[in-house]
Amino acid sequence: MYLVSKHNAMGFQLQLLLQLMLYLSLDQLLCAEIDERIVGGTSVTEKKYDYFVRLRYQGVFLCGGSLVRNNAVVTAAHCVNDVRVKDLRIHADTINLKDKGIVRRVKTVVIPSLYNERTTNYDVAVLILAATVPNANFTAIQLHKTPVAVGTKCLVIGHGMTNDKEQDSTQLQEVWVPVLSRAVCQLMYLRVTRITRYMMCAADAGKDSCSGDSGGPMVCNGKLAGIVSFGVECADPRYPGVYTDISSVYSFIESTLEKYK
Ligand code: 4AZ
Repeated sequence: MYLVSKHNAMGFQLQLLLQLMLYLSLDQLLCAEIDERIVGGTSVTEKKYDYFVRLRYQGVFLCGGSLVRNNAVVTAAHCVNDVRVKDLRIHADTINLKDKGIVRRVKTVVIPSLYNERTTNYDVAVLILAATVPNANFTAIQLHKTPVAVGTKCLVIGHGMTNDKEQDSTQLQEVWVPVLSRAVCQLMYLRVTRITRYMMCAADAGKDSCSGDSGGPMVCNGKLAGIVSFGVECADPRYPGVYTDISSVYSFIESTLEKYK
C-alpha cells in the first residue's frame, strides 16, 4: 500500500513537472511582447465595473477595492494593515484618478487574525464605510463561494503600474488572465514562498497585475473570486500573479458583514 501510494505521488509530481515545462515553453514562445498596460491590458473607458473603488491614504492613491454592499468594501489586508483609519478614503464611481467620484470615509477596518504580514497569507480586509454609497452610483459584486476551475479566464482591474518601471495608471486598466493550478504555481514559487490554500494564481504571457493594483478585484464567472495580493516583479514569465482566494476566506467576509450589519 505504501509503495503504491508512493509510486502514485511520484507520477503526480512528474505530471506537474511536465505541466510546468509545457507552461514555461509556451510562455517563452508567446512572450515576445511585454510591458503594456495594468500590465498587458487595456484602458477602461466606460463605467462598467461599478463595484470598483480606489483607496486613498493621506491624499495619495493607495490600492483598489470592491464594493460588496452599499457600505462595505473588500480589499487586501496588506493595503490597510498599518494605516490610520481617519486618513483613509474610498472613491467610488470613477475610472480616472483625476476624478473624485463619490468619496467616503471609513468607520472600521476589519483584518482577520489569520492575516500574516510576513507571508502575506490570508490577505483580505473588510472596510465598513462611515456612510453608504448611493445605489445610483454602484453595483455590489457577489462573492465567488466555490474555488475557481483552473483555466478560467478572469478579469483584473486597477490603477497600478503598466510595467515594472512606470507610474500608476491614471485611467483604470483591465486585463484577462487564466487561473493556474495551485500546484504549478507552488512549483514556480518554490524558492520564494509557500502558496497556501488561501491563495490562487493567474498569469498569461505579458499580462499581470502590478504594484498599485493590490486590493483590487479579480472577477471570475461574474463574481469576486480573488484579491490582487502579491507577486515577484510583474508579468515575469517565471512568477504568476498571486491573489487571495475568496472562496477560502468567504466565511471571514460573510461573518464580518453580518457583524457590522
Ligand atoms: C504589488 O507590489 C504587486 N504581479 C501586486 C501584484 C503583483 C506584483 C506586485 C503581481 O502590490
